[in-house]
Amino acid sequence: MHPLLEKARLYGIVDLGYISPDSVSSATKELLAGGADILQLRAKNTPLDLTEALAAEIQPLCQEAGIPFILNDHCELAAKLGVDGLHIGQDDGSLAEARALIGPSMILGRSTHSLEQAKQALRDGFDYIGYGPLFPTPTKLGRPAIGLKEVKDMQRLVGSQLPAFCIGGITRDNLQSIITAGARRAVIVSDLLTSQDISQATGSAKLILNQTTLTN
Ligand code: TZP
Ligand code: MG
Repeated sequence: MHPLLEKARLYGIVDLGYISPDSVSSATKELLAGGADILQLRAKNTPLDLTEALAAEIQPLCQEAGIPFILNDHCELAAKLGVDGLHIGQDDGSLAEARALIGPSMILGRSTHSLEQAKQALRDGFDYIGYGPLFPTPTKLGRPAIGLKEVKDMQRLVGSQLPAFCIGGITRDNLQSIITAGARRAVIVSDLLTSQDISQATGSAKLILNQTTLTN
């Protein structure tokens, strides 16, 4: 397992669907203060120069906190900025294509939407996966929920080999139910970003995840 990800349980995303560009720094600081173990910038439908400026704002904040900073989608920009990691979806090309641009050592994550895709990402050699959406989510409209049925198998077959973060519609309220279903790590986006106190919400989610062990 990638050493920077081994103990990571809570993956936070600064998603411009919820956060305006001028709140990116404060939201980042709050997610970090609350205990997010990994942080991603997800900037859909955003001009590349603005994405670059925002990534450059987040990068030193994560560095200072000792937390890996992952950029969504933009291989070339990830390489240019020297961020800690890149996250790509099923339609964003192969591992080899991404590696050709970002080099051998940058963290490389993949979205997966089924147990089969999760196993494939493991075989391909990705450093971590997202697995979901478990529940319907406004953050990724049009992507059907896959439910909890295969979470246990996914964790046993894939999550024991590489960090597997369940994602999609996860909230502080249903977090315990996904843990009971077998999840050990999670990405939470809208529930944290739309809360009154992002830092406190992040801390609460982290506490719930911390009650589990990563080895079963
Ligand atoms: N990929 C699968 S579900 C999802 C992404 C980016 C959205 C997760 O956001 P939320 O708000 O936690 O459901
Ligand atoms: Mg993508």
